[in-house]
Amino acid sequence: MALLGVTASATGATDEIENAFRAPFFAAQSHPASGQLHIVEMDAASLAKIKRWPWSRDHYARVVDRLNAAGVRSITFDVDFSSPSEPVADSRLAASLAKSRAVITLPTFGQVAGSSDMRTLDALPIAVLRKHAVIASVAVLPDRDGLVRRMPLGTMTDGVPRPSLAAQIAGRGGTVGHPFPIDSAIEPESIPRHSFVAIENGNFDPSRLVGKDVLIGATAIEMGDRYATSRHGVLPGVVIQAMAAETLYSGTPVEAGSAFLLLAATLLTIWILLAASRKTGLVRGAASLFLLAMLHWLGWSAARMLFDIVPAFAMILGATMIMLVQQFQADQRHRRMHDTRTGLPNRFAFDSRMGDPAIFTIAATIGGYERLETVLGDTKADQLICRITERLTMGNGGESVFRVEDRALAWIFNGEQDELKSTLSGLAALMRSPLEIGGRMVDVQMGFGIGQGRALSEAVHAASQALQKGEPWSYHVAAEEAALEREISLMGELDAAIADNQLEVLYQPKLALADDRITSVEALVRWNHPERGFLRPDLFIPMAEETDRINSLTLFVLQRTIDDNLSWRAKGLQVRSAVNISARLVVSAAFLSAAEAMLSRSTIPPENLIFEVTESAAIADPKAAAAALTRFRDMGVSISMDDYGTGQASLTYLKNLPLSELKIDRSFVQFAHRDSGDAMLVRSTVGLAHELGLSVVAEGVEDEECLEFLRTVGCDYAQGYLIGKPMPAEALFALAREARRAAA
Ligand code: G
Ligand code: G
Ligand code: MN
Repeated sequence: MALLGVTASATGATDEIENAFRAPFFAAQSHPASGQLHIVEMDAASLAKIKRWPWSRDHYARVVDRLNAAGVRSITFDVDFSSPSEPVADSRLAASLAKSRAVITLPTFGQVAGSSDMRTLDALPIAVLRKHAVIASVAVLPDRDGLVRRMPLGTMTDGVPRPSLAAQIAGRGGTVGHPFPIDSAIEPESIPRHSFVAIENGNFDPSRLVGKDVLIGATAIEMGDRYATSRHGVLPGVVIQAMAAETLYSGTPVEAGSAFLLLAATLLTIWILLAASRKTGLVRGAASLFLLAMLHWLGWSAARMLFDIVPAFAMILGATMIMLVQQFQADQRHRRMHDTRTGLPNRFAFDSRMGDPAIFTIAATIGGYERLETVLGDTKADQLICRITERLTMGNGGESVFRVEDRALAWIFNGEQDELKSTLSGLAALMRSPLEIGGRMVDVQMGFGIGQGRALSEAVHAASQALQKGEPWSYHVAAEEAALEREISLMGELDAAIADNQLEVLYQPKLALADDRITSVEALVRWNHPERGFLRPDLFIPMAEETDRINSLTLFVLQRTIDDNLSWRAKGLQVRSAVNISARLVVSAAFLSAAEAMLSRSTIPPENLIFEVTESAAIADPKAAAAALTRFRDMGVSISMDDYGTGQASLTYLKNLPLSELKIDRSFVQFAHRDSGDAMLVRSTVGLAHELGLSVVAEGVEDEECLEFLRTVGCDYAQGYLIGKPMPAEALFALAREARRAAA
């Protein structure tokens, strides 16, 4: 940001703002001139008296004589003497200059040589005059906006370096091309002035001029030579020269740029950004602006250094803004991380400490909290939570306690198992004595639960269980171990279940919409567990996949499907049967050869079989999936893409797979007759699938309206509870025969 400030001020982008700031800065320090410099003005009165213009140089000669007689220190002309006049008058003036004791300075005007020649010419005073005088330049440098704010210390005219009039009067040497700012705090009207004619005629008090510097120039409006200034409006050129000289009496001011104040601002920025609160930050921001203004003022008044303050100000304002945003974000964060009612850190705060070491999480649940809340009222219930938290903190060695639910508090415990027990029994004892809330003794029932590591929900659950069982605390680990145990034993049982015929295959009909017949079915497995009852596939299929039992399970389902299909055929029912093939089985060589063997052993025409493969299987390893599906296809089995729409497969991608059927996932079908987005998806999928030569099955059809919708979009098959739930083979046979009769 500092860099930005420097570049901005260097390129002049902030000039205008800087100038706008300087006007009141100078106004605030307004002061009269020193009195060392007097102006002898060629004013309206003088013009009226000496009628012929240009004036005869006799007049100037007389004024020089008068001023010398009064004992002035120097006489400087802001009058053009670059062309000769009457020789007598010129030599009279030359004689006066020659005998002058006061230093005489005559002006040179830098002039551009011509419209095509940009060199400056030195418009020097004529030779007779300049012999007795010092030459100084009267160039005035208005800014781009036309206002005069600076004056050069010296200028280069026609290759010769010259001091400026002001530098010459004040006796300051100057580097060519180094403008200095004019101190516009000086009140121009306080510079003593004398009318030219008054001096010429001796109508003045000579004692006032002893040792003074005198500047002679035109102030009459008729003479032109006027410039606009930022603070004092339009001033005659001679007055501006006088103010520049006055400025130099008290040292040579320099434009010191922005770097110094920016450096200060950088330090202040850090100070502001480190503020702990919004209020402190704002106070620091304001103090910083004040401090910078003081530095700016001090630089000028003590060292005559005029800094650019705008970049530094901008930096402080920027820093203050950033501080406000930061504070706002910190507030937001605090609000999100804390319970609004008690100010205790909440569940988000607990979660945000994920990286902290945690051996156990302990949760404390308050028994009958809703009742307590009703009896005590909200405010006192909040007080109660705070008092309990204080007690828990006392007994847990100072660990911070989080309010993770209305009724549950939790904290991290990093200690050994036996230490944990003593802490818990200590806490339980501590909680047995009643708490005083608003002059009333409240008994609190509290259960503690322990979770491994950061298992917060488990700890809370265990705490509720402890309350339920009337135990002071309970562990979650035990429950977890038990669940794990059950799962392992279940898998052990699966092998036996296949052998024992505990697995059953149900069939769900697919209705062909063209003729309202049931022409195919989907085989869906069920586990009829002796103790646990009917288990749905989502409970054991994923486990079977993980423990490598999916191959034998699927082969079992396939064999049963083939058998049932053959027995339906024997009874005169021609349907195609679909079997679900898990993603990981699709690419299994063992499954492929086993399935091949099974098919060749059977008399079922392979066209009667469909393998349903989920969309994600094809995505995981497209090449291997395509190769495997081609092998199935070669066996004569049709391939159906299941759960279409839930993965990311596009239809063009599916074009490369040997598919013959697409099953639109039930999440899109179920409300397609009501939801226009779903409807569009179903309609466009049907269209595209048909273009690719695939037939379309809509899954999950539950209402009549949905079925009607599917007919209108030209869907080929409908499957769902409306047509029939998954059912045993005999039930399916009966249903299909009925449908056939109805359609016929
Ligand atoms: O029947 P349904 O209710 O609950 O089936 C749930 C899930 O189990 C469905 O995604 C279905 O594809 C799957 N599923 C059902 N039977 C089998 C099967 O024999 N093998 C495989 N791999 N998945 C099946
Ligand atoms: O993924 P797959 O298509 O194999 O899954 C079929 C699953 O869809 C089975 O769980 C089956 O019970 C379920 N199912 C079939 N028809 C309907 C239906 O109309 N509504 C709902 N909610 N589920 C259905
Ligand atoms: Mn399926």
